[in-house]
Amino acid sequence: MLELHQFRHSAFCEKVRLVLAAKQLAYTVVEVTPGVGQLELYRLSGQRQVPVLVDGAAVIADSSAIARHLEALAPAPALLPADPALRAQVLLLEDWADTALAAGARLALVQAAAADPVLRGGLLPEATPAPLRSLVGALPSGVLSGLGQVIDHGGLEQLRANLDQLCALVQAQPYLVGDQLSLADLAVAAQLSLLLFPASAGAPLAGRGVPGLADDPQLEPLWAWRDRIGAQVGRA
Ligand SMILES: N[C@@H](CCC(=O)N[C@@H](CS)C(=O)NCC(=O)O)C(=O)O
Repeated sequence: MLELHQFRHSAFCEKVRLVLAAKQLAYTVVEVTPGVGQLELYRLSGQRQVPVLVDGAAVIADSSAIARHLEALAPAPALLPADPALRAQVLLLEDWADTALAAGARLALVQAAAADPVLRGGLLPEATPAPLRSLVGALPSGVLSGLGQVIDHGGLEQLRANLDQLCALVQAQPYLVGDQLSLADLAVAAQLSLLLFPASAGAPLAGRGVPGLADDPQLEPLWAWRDRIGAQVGRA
């Protein structure tokens, strides 16, 4: 049985859940407690980040390494095209989603959460101890917004420009690369879930997102595409 060690609202964990869903693989979830749970994770995997997948004797960290493992374990449906040029495009987009898009989305979310206590509390990993959870909800909004501004070197503007490009792309074609679902779609869709939480995020996050992006009618086709990709693999 596959076992996924995760934070529920981590986009990298969502990427792995989308891959597992696409391949219709059954798995169990272990919610990692921030701090103490990450020490256990370190003992298990030699590093402290989620996601980690345990498959029998194999312990795999990093969403991209996990996606490769699952591709070998369950080759159908193929999420990496056999054609070398298409495959290269998928891997480049996966890396872009995991780095630049992830950084931009995280920045936008931190700023939005600074102004929104519900978002802030809801975002904490499921296993967060109650005292820490109430502390984070109670932090004055100025503390976090100051932080967001210091680390934003044009990141939000670039994020917006990139979302506009993605939106144009998904209006022109159903999938980001070629004419089939690939790991590129899943990696991008997973990061978008930080900007507008999908139904699978559950209350209170589902349907909430970053003001100015999640509620911008111009980006509506992008959110609809993200939901369609989720629905296609059976994750609403
Ligand atoms: N490159 C990794 C990134 C994973 C990652 O950034 N995980 C975050 C959660 S979204 C984490 O575990 N943060 C806790 C920490 O760094 O202590 C992947 O693709 O899996």
